[in-house]
Amino acid sequence: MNIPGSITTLLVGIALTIVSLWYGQNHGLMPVAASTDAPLVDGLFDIMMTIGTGLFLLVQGAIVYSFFKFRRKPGDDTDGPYIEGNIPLEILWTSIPAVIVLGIAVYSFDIYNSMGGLDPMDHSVAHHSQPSDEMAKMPGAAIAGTLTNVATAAVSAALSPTATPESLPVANFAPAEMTVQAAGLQYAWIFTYPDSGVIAGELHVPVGTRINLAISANDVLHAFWVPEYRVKQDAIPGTPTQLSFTPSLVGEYPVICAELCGPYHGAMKTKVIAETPADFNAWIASQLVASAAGLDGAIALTAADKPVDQFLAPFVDPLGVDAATLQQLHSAHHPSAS
Ligand SMILES: [Cu+2]
Repeated sequence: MNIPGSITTLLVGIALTIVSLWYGQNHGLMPVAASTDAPLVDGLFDIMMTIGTGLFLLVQGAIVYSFFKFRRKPGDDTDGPYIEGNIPLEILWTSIPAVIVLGIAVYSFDIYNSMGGLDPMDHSVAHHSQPSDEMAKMPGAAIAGTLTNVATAAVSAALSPTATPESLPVANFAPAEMTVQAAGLQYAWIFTYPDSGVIAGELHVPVGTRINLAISANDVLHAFWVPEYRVKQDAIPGTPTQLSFTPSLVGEYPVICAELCGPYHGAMKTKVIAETPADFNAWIASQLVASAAGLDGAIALTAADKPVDQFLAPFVDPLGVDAATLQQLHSAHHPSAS
């Protein structure tokens, strides 16, 4: 092995490390992280991006360097030197990737597990309120713990906004956990909500609530994917599947079918609408009003024609909310209606 000038090599190595670390944190490739699971996935992605950037620069740098350094001199028609193998070098370039791959395997398995991947309906691990403690209990925690220092900081930062919804009015339909049925069919998703039985083509979710999707497929394979939540699950005819996530940001995000399911697969899109628990309740209430009124054009029903208390009065009792709360919820949802 002939390693060139030690100072130059050291400087190049330091520069390469700094550039890789910077790019790993600043690649800007991910959409907004809108669930509590997203920072976990992003932490893994950032580390892989850091390693990938370092390897890319190292390999491409060596190639470009060799273009110029070992370029054939004019008039030099001799053969190159005959070199056969280099055992220490081969051991080195086998063991370094092996360690990297093993580290990523342990780390990604930890994340998969803490997102509930091994058992999506087991909520004891689903909330990861203290990610570092949970990880410490698991085998391989020493390696993963080192790798996840960066990710853990990001998780703590991202988890703090989810504390706020608890101070909002407690909602009938926004419990700590909620199971929504999600049926995929050519070419739409149909969501059925618990208790209320409301059925909709868009997924409304209260922020800060652990959502369990009970996923089914009516015809062919589909897949439920929300890039902003960093979660994806197949919908398989005859085999129920599950997916858990906790929305952490109010907003609308695309739901994309991620399994080629027919000629209009590309059009199989809807939205997940993450709302405050109060807005979520108001939406459920509005859907109940619409269906109870027996109107076919449920969505087209507008509250504008009637005062809010009249409009929602018949449904105050079944919902167990008093008129004042309802008035308040509705005003918050639709400031213009009151
Ligand atoms: Cu589909």
